Amino acid sequence: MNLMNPDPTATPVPAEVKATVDSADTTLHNPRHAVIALGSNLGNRLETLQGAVDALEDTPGVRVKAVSAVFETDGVGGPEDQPAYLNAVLLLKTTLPPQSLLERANAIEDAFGRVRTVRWGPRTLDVDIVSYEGVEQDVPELILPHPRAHERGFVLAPWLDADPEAQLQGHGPVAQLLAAVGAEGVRRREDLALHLPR
Ligand code: PH2
Ligand code: MG
Ligand code: MG
Repeated sequence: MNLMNPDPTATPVPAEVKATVDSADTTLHNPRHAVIALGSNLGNRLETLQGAVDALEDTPGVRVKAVSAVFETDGVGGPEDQPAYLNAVLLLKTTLPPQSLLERANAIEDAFGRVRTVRWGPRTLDVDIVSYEGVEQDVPELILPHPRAHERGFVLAPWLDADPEAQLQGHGPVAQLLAAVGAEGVRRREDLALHLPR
């Protein structure tokens, strides 16, 4: 079955069932919108981010709909002298529930040699779920929306680039959040770009 074009003859799912995400399900009937933040500040950063885009697009039940511009950003938190990051944001449509998407994100990080040592320290690849349509949750494995997205220019600037109308659940328009945070330490790299793998 093409996950992005569900069988029109399938039994309709009642609205109240559609509105919740059952983490025991491996797929959802109606694709959900999800926002992913990518970051890298070790190794070939651009190549790593592109590898993450490709790996997400290769995931059954995930379609990468849009890729932001690439931003070079000063490290926030963690060691003082960590190298600058490249950050980008992806807009997805996915039939994977949040927990499955998280597992895939973690597997992609691992595939790019991510070693979890210093909190907020340097990393070859960070793949974070920023928001997932219709889901607000606070469980140890995954808080949604991402609890710090609203205050991070390195997430908000690429997100606004990918979707000028974007809203962060519980916080409002991304354009306003970015205006409040400011774009200090966040530089758009016009010379770098990620592409959709098709
Ligand atoms: N990620 C962090 C901590 N600090 N700073 C920048 N500029 N970009 C990041 O992606 C980043 C960070 C933890 O995930
Ligand atoms: Mg992160
Ligand atoms: Mg992370």
